[in-house]
Amino acid sequence: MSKPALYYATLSPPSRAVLLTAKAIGLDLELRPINLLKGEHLTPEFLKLNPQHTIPTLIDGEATIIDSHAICATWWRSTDLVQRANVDARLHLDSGHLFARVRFLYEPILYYGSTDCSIDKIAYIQKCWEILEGFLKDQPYLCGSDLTIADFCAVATVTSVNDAAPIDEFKFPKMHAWLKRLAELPYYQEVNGDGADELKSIFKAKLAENRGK
Ligand SMILES: N[C@@H](CCC(=O)N[C@@H](CS)C(=O)NCC(=O)O)C(=O)O
Repeated sequence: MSKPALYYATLSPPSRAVLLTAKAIGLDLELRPINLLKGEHLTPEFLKLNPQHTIPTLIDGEATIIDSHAICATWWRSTDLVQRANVDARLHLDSGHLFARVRFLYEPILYYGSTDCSIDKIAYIQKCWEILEGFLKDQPYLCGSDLTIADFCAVATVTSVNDAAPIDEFKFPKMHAWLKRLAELPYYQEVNGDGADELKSIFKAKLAENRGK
């Protein structure tokens, strides 16, 4: 049987969440890079696969799956219904709050020449740090004592923006400990750290370019 094929970019946080999950479960993927800055996600061929024109997009046999949270959940789900619901809730937190707010800051600057890196947008992202700190108050991972896909999805997003929206170490010690815990995974730097750092550098460079500096 052929390997599942993943359309992805290392710059893309949800793509990195999928790559972290695949690595954690030892799943081999055929990797098909997509350059968003060159608009490769807007070609007629890609739109046929994914009319939502987003990455990651997974092709597994006859199936096409087009959302990182959905992809991760097809590979790694708890049989405990309450635990599953908790993981789902954190995936929605990533999708609906964390990633949505990062996208609101990043996209206009990366793609449309905006210079709007306002304190409001930053503070709106940092509101999420309070939520995450709360979930980590009495447990090492977002859904308890075990690492889950919720941690992978959230960490890929958080580490993509923690330069523009810093995480105060004194206010958010649990988040810092969680980030350190994830960074200790043997595959972390290669699969998430490098891409997150690159995205943050590109964001800074684009913002300076748009501001005419
Ligand atoms: N909820 C989606 C979001 C995916 C997403 O927005 N990916 C961005 C890259 S990080 C993208 O493909 N943007 C291109 C576009 O929306 O046209 C997921 O988790 O897969």
